Amino acid sequence: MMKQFLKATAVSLTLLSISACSVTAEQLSTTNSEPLPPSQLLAKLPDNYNSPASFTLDAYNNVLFTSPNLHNDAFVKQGLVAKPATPVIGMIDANDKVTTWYTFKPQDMEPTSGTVVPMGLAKGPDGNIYIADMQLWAGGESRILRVNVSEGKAVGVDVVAKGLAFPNAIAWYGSDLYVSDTVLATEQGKSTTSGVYKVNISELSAANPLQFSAYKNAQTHDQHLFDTFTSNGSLGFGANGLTFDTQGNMYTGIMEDGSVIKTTQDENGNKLSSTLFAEGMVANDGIHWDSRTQALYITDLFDNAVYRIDLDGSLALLAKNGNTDGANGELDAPGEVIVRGNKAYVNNFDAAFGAPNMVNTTPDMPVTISVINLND
Ligand SMILES: [Ca+2]
Ligand SMILES: [Ca+2]
Ligand SMILES: [Ca+2]
Repeated sequence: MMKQFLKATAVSLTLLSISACSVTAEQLSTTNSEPLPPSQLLAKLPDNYNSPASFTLDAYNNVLFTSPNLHNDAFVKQGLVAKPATPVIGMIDANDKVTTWYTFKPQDMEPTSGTVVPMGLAKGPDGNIYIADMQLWAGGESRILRVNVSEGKAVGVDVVAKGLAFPNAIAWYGSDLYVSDTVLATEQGKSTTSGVYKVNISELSAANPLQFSAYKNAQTHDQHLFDTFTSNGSLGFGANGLTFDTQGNMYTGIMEDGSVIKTTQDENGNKLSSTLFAEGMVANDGIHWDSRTQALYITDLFDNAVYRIDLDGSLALLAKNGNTDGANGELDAPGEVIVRGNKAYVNNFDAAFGAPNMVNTTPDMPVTISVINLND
């Protein structure tokens, strides 16, 4: 799968000239309807970062972000970097200064693949940082990692669960961890089944990691599977972004449908309903709730756009670009957006799948984080 990802990246290069025309048309139509202030450049990241993927806020209101460095091979091949970069977690402090918070160590690597692929991360009620280690493309067994935190510093990594297929986003509500699994089953062009697992913190142990059993079908699956989704099968990517509002409603982005599903549960944590909440994106990625503005913030990875979604499910476009390298703060295949104060920070994942409806055509330097000032 890692090979496929890279091959898709290479294929996208050959599509560059074709896509460039459609991108320009799209840009114009956006500009014509309502001019938006452009997103700004927060940081060009150093060479040990490529493909920044996911955000969370730590206990000190720092923004942490994963960088699985999925563009290692592409960047080495293009001569942009001398050697592959070890996956890292970066930190954006209160003054918007970016530093490296944690560099994964040899003992953190999954034993079969020899690597770690940190995607979604979220702060648990214990103050530790939980991470989805998405091994599907690397050939190992996917895991949930706990980065143990002491006085704001990462002091070690433990494996607390294993066996998911494509763990993507992590979100906490109360003492329960929820993790989206993007592909439980898929038949290209027909349908994709994806889901969200729910695990109590008491089940997450370094001494005895929770072992998820593989999804077989609607009847045979792990008991922790909390919700499942069926989507259109166009990409093979279903449940992706995941967040909770203040009331405890869960929002799951369904990537290939360009939609968000709202799931409610009763006071005992039993699922009540799961309904379409928002739609109209091309292929959305990460979601975060912001309690100050009482809204969700979401990226459209394929359409190179960032939206606010209000509680009535309506989308408000915050930023959108054509095919860019991100050098001036433009969006460059944004993976997630998170709000802190009156700023929305955007991770430019810079993935290119070579799909005709994906604006970004190539991962390129610089590797960037953008910021959007919220005028509210
Ligand atoms: Ca994601
Ligand atoms: Ca770039
Ligand atoms: Ca790019």
